[in-house]
Amino acid sequence: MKTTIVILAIYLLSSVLQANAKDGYDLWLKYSPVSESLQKQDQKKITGFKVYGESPTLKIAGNELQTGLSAMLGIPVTGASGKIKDNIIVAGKLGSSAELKSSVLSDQLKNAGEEGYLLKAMKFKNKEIIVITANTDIGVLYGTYQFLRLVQTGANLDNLSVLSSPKIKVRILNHWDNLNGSIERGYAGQSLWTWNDLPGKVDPRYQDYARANASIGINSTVLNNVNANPQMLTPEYLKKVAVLAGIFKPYGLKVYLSVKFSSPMNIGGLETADPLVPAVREWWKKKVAEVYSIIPEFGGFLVKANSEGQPGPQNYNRTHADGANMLAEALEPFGGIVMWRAFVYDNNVPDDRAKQALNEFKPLDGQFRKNVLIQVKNGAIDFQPREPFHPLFGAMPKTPLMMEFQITQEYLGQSTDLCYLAPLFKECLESDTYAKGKGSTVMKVIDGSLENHPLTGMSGVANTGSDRNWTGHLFGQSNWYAFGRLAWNPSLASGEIAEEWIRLTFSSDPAVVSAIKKIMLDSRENSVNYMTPLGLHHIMGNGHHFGPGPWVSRGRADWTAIYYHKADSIGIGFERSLAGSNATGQYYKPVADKFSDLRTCPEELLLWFHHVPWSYKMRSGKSLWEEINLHYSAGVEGVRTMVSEWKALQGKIDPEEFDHVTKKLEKQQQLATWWRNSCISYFQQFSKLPVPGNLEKPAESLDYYMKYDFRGLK
Ligand code: BDP
Repeated sequence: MKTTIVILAIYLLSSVLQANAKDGYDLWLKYSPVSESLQKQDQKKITGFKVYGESPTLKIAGNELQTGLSAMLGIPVTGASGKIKDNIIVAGKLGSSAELKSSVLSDQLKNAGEEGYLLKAMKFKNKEIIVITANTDIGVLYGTYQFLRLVQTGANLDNLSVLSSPKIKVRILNHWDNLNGSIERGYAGQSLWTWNDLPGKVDPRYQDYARANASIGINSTVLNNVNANPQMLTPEYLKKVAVLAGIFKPYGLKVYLSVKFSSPMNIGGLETADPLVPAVREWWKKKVAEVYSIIPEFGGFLVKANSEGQPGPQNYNRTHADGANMLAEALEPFGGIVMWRAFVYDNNVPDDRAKQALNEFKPLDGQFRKNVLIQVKNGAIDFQPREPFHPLFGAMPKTPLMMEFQITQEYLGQSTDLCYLAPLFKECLESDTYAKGKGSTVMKVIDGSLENHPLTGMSGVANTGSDRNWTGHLFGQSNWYAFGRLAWNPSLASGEIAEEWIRLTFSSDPAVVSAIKKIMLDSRENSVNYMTPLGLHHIMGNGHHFGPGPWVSRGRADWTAIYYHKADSIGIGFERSLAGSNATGQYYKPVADKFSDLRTCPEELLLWFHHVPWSYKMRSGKSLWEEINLHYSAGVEGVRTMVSEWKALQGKIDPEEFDHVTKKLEKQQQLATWWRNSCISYFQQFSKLPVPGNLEKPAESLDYYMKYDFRGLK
């Protein structure tokens, strides 16, 4: 009796604390009480739980079941002891208890691999139980999070039967975090890793970070910036990394590091980093052995080489394969991998930057060692609001290619804008490369199924930082969430993920769910419209990449805006057909033909592939100039709608969260308007045409927009 009271008191206190904690820290793991009717229903189904087996990972699973179920169901749900009872949850590895031995379970789990799980409502000795089982402890933990998600989102637990395993092996965040605490393209405060305090002082947040990732199936993380500091590989830093790796381990989260190619010179005292020089190879072998002696659970290296001034094998007239293979050879005995980035561009400005990665990498197909993944950004330029899929996907059949998405919104309004990225990710994943005929989607390239590659990966440049709510904008959390869910299963739909996230984050009130879902699903297209409609790209502010900058013309040509939009008195756009750079020729037929022919090129990518006259008649019958105007206006209008749809939710959302998002959205509206006014007034100099019809006209001069003080919008 006494213990029940104590447990109840603790539970009530913790649920009160939880209910008050609306600062975003809890992410999608709030475990808010479900509706009363659901509570009544689920309380009958879930009276306790049993976790079989002992390990730090299973302990976490038990704790999550206890706190999660108690908070959501409004009754203390505790570990059951003694004989099996009706309506309990049984969690553990396959075969770890009598309940978990049935052949039905083992049959189903056969194809679940090392990380998959099975959730199943079944009868055991005439008792109704729900089983969470897997081939490994981490599988049990992933299953536990999925089960809790089902409870939180109000799923019917009768006849529960869910078998799930990840489609992608390495599901990895890339932190562009510097050792001094700053984050390249980070908009949510400082780095989560307080290097100066480590290894002695450990921030409890490290564990919460690992937990958040595990809850959505992310199993790997690169801790430091691709523009890597060689100090990272010194024993001093490796010892710090080891502490993080130890904390992450029970959550199934492996640690990787970005390395600078010239490290043997920077910290090893060698005179060269030439990958074919034996002393250099030896240095890497010793370094890798040292890394594993300090961090036994280490995953491998991420490398940015010969790109944006970073050193690489080409400095020694060697190829990317020479460089990657040297590292792969050193990592291979330990089971480590190399993720070698294809985001390369020369110091000499090429005729078309979009073509460079394929030109450099395709000839190397088949030359990489088995533990090398080539990491390719979703598009060939750089995380633009909309890009066609990267032509490298499908072009290197003998090499496993992994995806690099950007979760941090470098080009998408940073932490000012609400822009739900799942539609962007999906657009790329579902693009058909036609590499092996129809149906050769990017998704099949990266999940390995097109060419039977066992090693697969999807990375996302992280949007996390020291801000209390992790991602700056509360809705930034949905992008971290969506990335994790899609890396586990790229077939999930954007709307499905959005809905799940809304229910976990805000509430399951149907009015709230449908309104926020609409806002989220509209948001990316709105951003494309007010930033870079119809295939425009790379016309953002110089350096910081925030706000419009179609006028940017100074500096390295392929860092300017005019290099990309090429606006002149005749028209606008980058001619990439045979008549221009012939970047379209890098795609397989019929994609190449579709893109290169003005009449068949999708209008949403028109100016990516073609220089089009202002008067060109679009499919709507309107001129290109009119359509550009309509799109910019639609973008601004779309944001206005988002603002009013959000404001209508007042009273239905926690006030703190409501105010936070409202303020952000109001800034976004100003930012969108600034984008439209700037781009329209800038392009108007070339088109010499008026803003059509009764569309809103830029109120100020181009000069005003060029000098606009946007700091308040950040
Ligand atoms: C660009 C970023 C730059 C990164 C680079 C990269 O502006 O900060 O270092 O990509 O991916 O998007 O290496």
